[in-house]
Amino acid sequence: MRDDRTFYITTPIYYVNGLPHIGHAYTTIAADVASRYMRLKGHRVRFLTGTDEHGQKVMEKATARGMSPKEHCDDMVVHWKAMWEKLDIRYDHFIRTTDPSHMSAVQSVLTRLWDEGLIYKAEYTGWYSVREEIFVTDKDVESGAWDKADLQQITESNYFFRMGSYQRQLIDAIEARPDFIQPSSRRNEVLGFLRKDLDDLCISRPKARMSWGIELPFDPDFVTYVWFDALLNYLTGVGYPDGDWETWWPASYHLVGKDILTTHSVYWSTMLMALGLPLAGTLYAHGWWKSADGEKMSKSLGNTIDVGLLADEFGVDATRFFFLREIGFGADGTFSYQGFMTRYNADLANDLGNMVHRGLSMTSNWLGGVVPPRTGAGPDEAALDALATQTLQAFDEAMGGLQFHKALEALWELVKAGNKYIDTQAPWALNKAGDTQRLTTVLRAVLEIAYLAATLLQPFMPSKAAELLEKLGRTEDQAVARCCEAVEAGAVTLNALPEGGAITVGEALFPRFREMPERVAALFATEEAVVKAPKVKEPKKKKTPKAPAPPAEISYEDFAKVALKVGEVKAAERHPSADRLLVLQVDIGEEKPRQIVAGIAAKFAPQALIGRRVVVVANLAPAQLRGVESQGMLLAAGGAEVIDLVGVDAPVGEPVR
Ligand code: ME8
Repeated sequence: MRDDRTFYITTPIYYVNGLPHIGHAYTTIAADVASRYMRLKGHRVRFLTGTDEHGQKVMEKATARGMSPKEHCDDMVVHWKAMWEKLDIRYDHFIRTTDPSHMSAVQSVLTRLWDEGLIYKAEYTGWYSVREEIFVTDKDVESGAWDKADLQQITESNYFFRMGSYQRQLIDAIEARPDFIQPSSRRNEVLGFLRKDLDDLCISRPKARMSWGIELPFDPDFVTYVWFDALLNYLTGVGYPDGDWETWWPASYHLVGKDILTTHSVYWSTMLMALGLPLAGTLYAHGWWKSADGEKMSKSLGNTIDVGLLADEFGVDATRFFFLREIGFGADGTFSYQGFMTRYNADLANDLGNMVHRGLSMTSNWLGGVVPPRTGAGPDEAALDALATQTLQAFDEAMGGLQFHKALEALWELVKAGNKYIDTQAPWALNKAGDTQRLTTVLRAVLEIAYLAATLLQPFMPSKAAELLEKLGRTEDQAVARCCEAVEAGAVTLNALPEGGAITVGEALFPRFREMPERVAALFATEEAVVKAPKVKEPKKKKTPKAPAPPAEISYEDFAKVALKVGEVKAAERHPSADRLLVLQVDIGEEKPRQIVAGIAAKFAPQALIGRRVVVVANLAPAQLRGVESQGMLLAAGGAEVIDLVGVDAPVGEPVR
């Protein structure tokens, strides 16, 4: 049975319409590090990842490759698994949605919900491309991937899950548990989304148009639709409904990118409610890795970074370390090769590598290459002991909340203190002066810091940690036992190495990069070109002039100069550098949605605006608002503080007079 020492963590199951890139690697490395740490602490751990193989996108890709969908999936899965092996990902189970056990479990869920009247048949209306004979999601239309002129709205029968009937229950559940959706800003977005009426969820496609799915047990002419199939993997992957799934459910963490938070927090949670099962522990929505030009990296934009290349050139462990150290888990980050190399050289080659190398080589040169006794520890060593305990506590607390960068930051405080300690104690002077007692005490303390670092770094950098442990004459098992003990006690003293144990200096753990590795150099040059490209010049900051008070009277001609149009908000996100502003994509019936920057962030969560009808000033000259172009303006009520947006119930693109 599940208890508080059970830890079940999942990644999204990834689409096999492309190869893994750094975005996928990021989530998967995070889940791997979290699960390795929990294993280290002696918890019973289950780490699930896998592939999402049904649906339109995969079918299209297979067709383009002249393969059957299953052949294509079998081929792709080999690449995904190979990448996880390369990155030292130690999952417990890899689920594929084409696994027969998953497919039959999905069918049994469908049967149950159908029997209970929670699934019904109705007509569905959506965007359809006649030329390509496919349905296009609103998301694809919003992203500009499809031109509305090529699409038409069609209606067909489909099956629906009564998701809407769980709206109140879901809001209550989210409000009752602040830790359910993390980070908390994302929780507010979901609650904002739930202020609008929640629709039922279309879960099927007629086989005649899209056969690559799981057949509905109550209607063989239909297959189930991507999310309904995919989300259930979190249960079927631990043996639902006939296996020992109760050992694991509810999951401790579902890690997802912020792009799929709604599907997890709303679709998945309501599905669980319908099944009468507890919701997951925490849905953790992390941020996006963006390319140097600020775009989200994605398969469809083709701007991804080859994570295999990074691992080949800088090392697997340095790659794992970089992603979790560079940004907070939840924030967006911009990837650059320059940033990668700078981080590598500073943290790994300089701080950690240097401390380790100095400690080992001085011990080897002056103390016969064995761990010296800790005699004569004084106030400086007591201060290091105190810092080590503080580090351990901060590390453990941060890891418990998946704050990987904070955990590493805490550890680096200790590593930096170790380097500073070497500088101030100057063991070379102690050696020269023949002060063996101080010399042994000092070098022992340095080796102990290296040992603690290796112990805590095991989840992040398994191979490098093992290499360092070997240099210190310790095994991984010994380090694990030490870690368990220390975490349990909540304290650590720097005297865990057995006196007299042999150490070895060997090769540098992290050789310094003086220039970009050859295979990365060309990519780096392209990145530099992007970064150095002349930016659109922003006018010098001057105080925004106050808009003059409107005159008492204007002519009709003056009023007629303003083109007002009905628009619909298709996408909304926070401005990258101004808290007050939101960046909206608003469809006003033109070829592409308009990007409008609006000072309404204090009033509206971005998600809450999606689908809202608004009135847009369509012929306002474009302006840069804190570096983001705004191509129009929304009409809103209120003065400095917006009270509400002006909305109308009229078709998109209609003029407002
Ligand atoms: O959405 N930055 O699969 P997917 C950070 N099959 N993370 C990123 C990223 C980026 N630029 N790009 C991708 C699907 N990711 C569904 C999931 S789950 C039941 C079904 C990561 O292949 C991130 O975790 O499009 C994101 O949520 C996921 O890959 C999307 O993977």
